[in-house]
Amino acid sequence: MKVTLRTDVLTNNDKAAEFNRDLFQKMKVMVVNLMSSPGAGKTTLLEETVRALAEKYRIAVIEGDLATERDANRIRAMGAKAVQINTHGGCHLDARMVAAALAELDLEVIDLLFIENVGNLVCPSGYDLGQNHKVAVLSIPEGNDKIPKYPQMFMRTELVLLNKIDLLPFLDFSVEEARKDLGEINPASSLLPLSARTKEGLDEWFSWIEGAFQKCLQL
Ligand SMILES: Nc1nc2c(ncn2[C@@H]2O[C@H](COP(=O)(O)OP(=O)(O)OP(=O)(O)O)[C@@H](O)[C@H]2O)c(=O)[nH]1
Ligand SMILES: [Mg+2]
Repeated sequence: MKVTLRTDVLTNNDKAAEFNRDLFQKMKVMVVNLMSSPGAGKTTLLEETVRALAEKYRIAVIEGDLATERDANRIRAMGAKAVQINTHGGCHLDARMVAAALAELDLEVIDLLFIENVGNLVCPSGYDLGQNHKVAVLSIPEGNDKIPKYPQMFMRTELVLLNKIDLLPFLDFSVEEARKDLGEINPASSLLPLSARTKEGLDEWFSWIEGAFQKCLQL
């Protein structure tokens, strides 16, 4: 299906987000906007997600970075379709960029679309991309203070993937403290500790995806 963009979609983020959301719903594509600091492990998690789920779901990824095609190439190397957006200095993706990238994807043959936002704990949280779900990744080396210090990100996400738990023996991060801080800022959100490196906890992430996909089919 060819995506044609109207003028208002190109000039207004909320209009563009609405356009994307309608399209995703019509095409029964479940879309996750994945956000985190640089290096928290978004692409590694997506590589492992493609590795584990590619036989069950048709997966595509939109990658957002200031520069390079590196993350899209990592996803392509796993066998999934990936479109790279370069923001050339911009600190977040917006719905217009996503709408333009959709022209390179055939949504008719996609079940799950992951949008890896630009690595940044501030700007990405303020922009609706038309996604079904906003998910944050926080990693153990970033420290316990990130949830209270960057509340907007964690207020607006429904799931926090706490990545790199394989490093817990070497760093003074408290999972319980993170859970308590998240509960205070956003009681509706869940914290899921995992490691994209050792694969511990990944099955729970995959179950969450399965549930979200089933919910999306019922919309
Ligand atoms: N120890 C450990 N390292 C990890 C884990 N997940 C990712 N890494 C490493 O963390 C580094 C950054 O991972 P990426 O997946 O590139 O992080 P990202 O969030 O996509 O980074 P940007 O796209 O730059 O924002 C890489 O060296 C990964 O190998 C993990 O669970 N444990
Ligand atoms: Mg990345």
